[in-house]
Amino acid sequence: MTKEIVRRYHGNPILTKAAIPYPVETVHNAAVVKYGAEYIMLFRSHLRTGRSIIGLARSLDGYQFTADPAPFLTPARDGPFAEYEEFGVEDPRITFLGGEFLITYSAYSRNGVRVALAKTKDFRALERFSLITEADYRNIVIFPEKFAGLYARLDRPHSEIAPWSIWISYSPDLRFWGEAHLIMRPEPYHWDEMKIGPGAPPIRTDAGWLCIYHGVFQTMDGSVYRLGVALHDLTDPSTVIGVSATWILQPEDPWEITGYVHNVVFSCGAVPEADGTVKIYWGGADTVMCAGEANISDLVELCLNHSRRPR
Ligand code: BMA
Repeated sequence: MTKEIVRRYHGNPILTKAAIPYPVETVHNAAVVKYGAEYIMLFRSHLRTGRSIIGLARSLDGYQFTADPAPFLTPARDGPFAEYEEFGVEDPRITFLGGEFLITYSAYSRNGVRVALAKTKDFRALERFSLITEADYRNIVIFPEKFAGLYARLDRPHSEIAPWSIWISYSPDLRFWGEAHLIMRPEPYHWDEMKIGPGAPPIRTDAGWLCIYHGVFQTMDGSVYRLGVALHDLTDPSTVIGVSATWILQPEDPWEITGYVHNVVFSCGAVPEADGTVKIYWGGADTVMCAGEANISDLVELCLNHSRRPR
């Protein structure tokens, strides 16, 4: 038997629509961070309109979450964000940097999908800061440190003529981004050949930045979403040191195989712990939230010693 890289929590799924005190049809693709004594989860939920909102749940152990009575982030009704959030807000990621939590999320509208950045210090007051891409971008993760005075992010622009790949760009102020370039491609005839995108925000390790990403493979029965890991250079995150040739997680539990969109595990958050493990959170079949644990050293080892071509 091969060793389990990600050990699923025995109580999966950890959060479902049945536990949400307002009407939603799904609970998935959540960001999770530690804030004081609590784990805070920002999760995406479909409404019965087919559009999405973002809710908040809290936990003391990282596995048993209780949702707040009301949603955390719903589409803006006025101001500059309203036009771009009309069709919903999706797939948040959270990075703690400079004393505040930076929340990126997909904003959908008749103008396409772009990524918005909001800030909070306490998960109560929320400031919508800036829409930081044009249309056809998703999956932005911001590094929790600056590089030569600049913020850095990974993102995933959509392209009609190239497989969807991971790019990096930089900003002096979180508002204006530039110096963009492609740093990691899908690998042909491989589990992630159709498209890849950033998953959880990067985690600092001694060997480099550990990045959990999603990869998609197209089959006769639709697309399969799995999770992989890549390691980026600590001082130059545009250098990908290694990418695990094998996935670390694929849909296997019934609620990952069947749901709103079948055969999906999709991560927007992971929490590194002091004991060298990392709690990884993923949406199962775009319907429920699941969690598991891995040893950070195992993930790093996959990137260093069992790597596919980064690009
Ligand atoms: C992607 C996004 C994700 C979703 C995944 C599987 O394109 O829409 O939010 O989890 O597809 O449906």
